[in-house]
Amino acid sequence: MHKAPPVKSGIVALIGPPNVGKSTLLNSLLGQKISIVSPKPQTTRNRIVGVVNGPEYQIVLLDTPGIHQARDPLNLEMVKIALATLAEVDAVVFMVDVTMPLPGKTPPAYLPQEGRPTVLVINKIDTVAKDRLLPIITAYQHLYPFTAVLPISAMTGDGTALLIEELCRLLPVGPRLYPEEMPTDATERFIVAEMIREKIFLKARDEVPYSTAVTVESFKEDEAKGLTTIHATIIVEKDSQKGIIIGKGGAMLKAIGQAARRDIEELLDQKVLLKLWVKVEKNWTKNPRMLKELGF
Ligand SMILES: Nc1nc2c(ncn2[C@@H]2O[C@H](COP(=O)(O)OP(=O)(O)OP(=O)(O)O)[C@@H](O)[C@H]2O)c(=O)[nH]1
Ligand SMILES: [Mg+2]
Repeated sequence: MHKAPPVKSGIVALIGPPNVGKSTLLNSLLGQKISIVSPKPQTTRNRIVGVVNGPEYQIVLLDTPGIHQARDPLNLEMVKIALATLAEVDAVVFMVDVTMPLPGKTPPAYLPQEGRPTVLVINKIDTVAKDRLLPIITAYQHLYPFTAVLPISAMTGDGTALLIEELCRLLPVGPRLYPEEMPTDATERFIVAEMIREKIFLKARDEVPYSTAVTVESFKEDEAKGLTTIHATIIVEKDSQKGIIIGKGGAMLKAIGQAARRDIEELLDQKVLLKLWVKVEKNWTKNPRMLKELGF
């Protein structure tokens, strides 16, 4: 009788400094957008599950907030989420990018001390000439005993197949942890709120994206009309920020809504009516009660 080959399956943390391309890699491996991406650091604020399936493997990738020197309560929570992820995984992907300064002599204290496979991924190789890579690879090889060092471009997909191969080698044989048709455990409401937040990261400047949170108030699907109506609130910290988000004659809010609606329609595969409100919650990023209410 034909016997199916054993499946390799396990949980892998995707960690590293902000802005190196962790969420871009998650989306690229999934073939769909689950985790939001922007050119600004500290875009991701939560742990985001992406389940990558192949005929003989299932890699449960955990995208995390970028690890940085945090000061205010929101950022401290974000870093805590990233570090806590390390406790529950079979392997770690530590991501850096070629635009960062070369590492010094001391590896980040949060890299596993022993026993846990840790793969270094050097991202954004599409932005440098090939001959610039070798010194970067060597510097990291001297930094820490990485299980493997893989240069990739999350944007073009260059090198990502090798990363999958390497992770399959490292993961244990075992049953799939998630159904194959389930790319994430994030709710549609969460992803919708994130997509709105992403547009604010892309369109607003200075501190405004960092003072913004989004909550989805209601989500109603009219099957007969093939239309989902979504009401969401954009929370800011100050009246002046509310003015910026709304913009001249409401132009900014309209642009945020239009861009988010396009992404949400693709996610839900349905027409969407998106209604946005802007609300001021004074200093919510520093208020433990508000942070808890917003899921931190
Ligand atoms: N050129 C190039 N740009 C990339 C690549 N991967 C990601 N980027 C860009 O780098 C920026 C940051 O990408 P993200 O995926 O949001 O980075 P992140 O590590 O998740 O960032 P945080 O969530 O803030 O920690 C975005 O502008 C991406 O388009 C790549 O392989 N090549
Ligand atoms: Mg991210």
